[in-house]
Amino acid sequence: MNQSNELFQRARKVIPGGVNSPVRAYGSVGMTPRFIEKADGPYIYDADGRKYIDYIGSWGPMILGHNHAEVLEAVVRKAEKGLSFGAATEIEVEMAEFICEHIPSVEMVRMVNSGTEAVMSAIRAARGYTGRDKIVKFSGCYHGHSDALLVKAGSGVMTAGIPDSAGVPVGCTQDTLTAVYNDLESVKALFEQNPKQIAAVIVEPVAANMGVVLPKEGFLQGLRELCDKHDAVLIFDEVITGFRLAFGGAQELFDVKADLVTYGKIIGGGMPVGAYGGKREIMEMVAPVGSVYQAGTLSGNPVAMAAGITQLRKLKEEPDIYTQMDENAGHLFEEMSKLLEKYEKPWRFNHIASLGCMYFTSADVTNYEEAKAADTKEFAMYFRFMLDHGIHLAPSQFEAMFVSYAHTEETTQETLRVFEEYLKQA
Ligand code: KE4
Repeated sequence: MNQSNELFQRARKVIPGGVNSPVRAYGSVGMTPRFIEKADGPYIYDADGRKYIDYIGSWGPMILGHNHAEVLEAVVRKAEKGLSFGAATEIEVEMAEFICEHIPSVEMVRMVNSGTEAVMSAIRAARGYTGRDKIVKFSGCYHGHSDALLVKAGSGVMTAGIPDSAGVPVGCTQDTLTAVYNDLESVKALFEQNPKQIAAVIVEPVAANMGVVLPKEGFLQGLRELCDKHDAVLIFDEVITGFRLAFGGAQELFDVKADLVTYGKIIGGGMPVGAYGGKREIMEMVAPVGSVYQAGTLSGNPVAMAAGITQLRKLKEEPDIYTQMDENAGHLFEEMSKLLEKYEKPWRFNHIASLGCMYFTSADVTNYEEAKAADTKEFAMYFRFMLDHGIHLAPSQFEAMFVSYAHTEETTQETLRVFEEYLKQA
């Protein structure tokens, strides 16, 4: 592993922590990060030529697998016509029409360049639309790194948001209230204590940034009803779940319509893309037609659109992709759970569709407090063992395993073989 070592030494001299996004530094598992040279299908190859079965998939975008021929071809063809114009293009219209046609809650959509930007913009649109300042998020949910969303979990329901990062003025978080995931009472209390002041509730409909935590029966519908009752905007942050849990994402799977939805990852096919969209009356608040300002040099970039729309069209035209992917993922996750029982490990395994997470805790995980009880040192040993044996997992207990359409019964069997080897020595 000398190439990754050398590259990491070089990187740390010129990039903070040697990475362009913190989780890639393997900080919580105490290892030198693998530098990846190439990828194909379910596999990635590091700078030392080692091959891994990949369960990060660029944190979600690579749902068809890496280096998908049709996506790559679309990118090359579009790039040959020019990389970026800073002007309107037909493919942006095609992307917007596609999303509006296939996502019932979306009447208008704006493309941006990341999930962070999508969420930041959706929050601003909701505030502009309602004329209210406060927002509600949930402990353990991550919505990108915009100031208002980098808040510590408020200790009490009245606690105004306390910045969870240096450099974020308290003024940016004081209007961010924090509720408990899967606890509708905590949301009701916030509405009662902040009457007519809450612009929006934003939620990951399946939380995938505290590991994977599923919404309890009625939770999402309950949020819908509370937002209706209090004239607040319900925002589903589907940056991870969008076009993954089903083609229509969590809105389809749980049959709950959000007022605004944010996307990223899959809609870019691996290129930098985010989007926010929803009710026309809210989206028409956005410049240049409305008074909510938002802009971006590379928003709707034609090459990125080509990657994204090619991937989305394939997902739409071949619904068996979800059937096969979810069956394969379900088989993997169920067999891993059975191995935990076989080796009498009390650990918990949460999973849904092609998302899963094993928690090193013996209690159910239904919210952030319960997720935080997991033994992160045990996780680090698990991660290291799996990586050393060719399985590339997210380097944190509080991330998800992403299974793609390119994963097969063969990759499942190999993963289970390595997992059993780990359990034998754990
Ligand atoms: P980006 O700005 O990273 O494109 O998206 C932010 C974001 C927004 N909403 C949700 C639900 C998200 O999961 C994310 C980003 N996800 C992380 C993975 N947990 C990205 C990985 C990273 O930060 O490097």
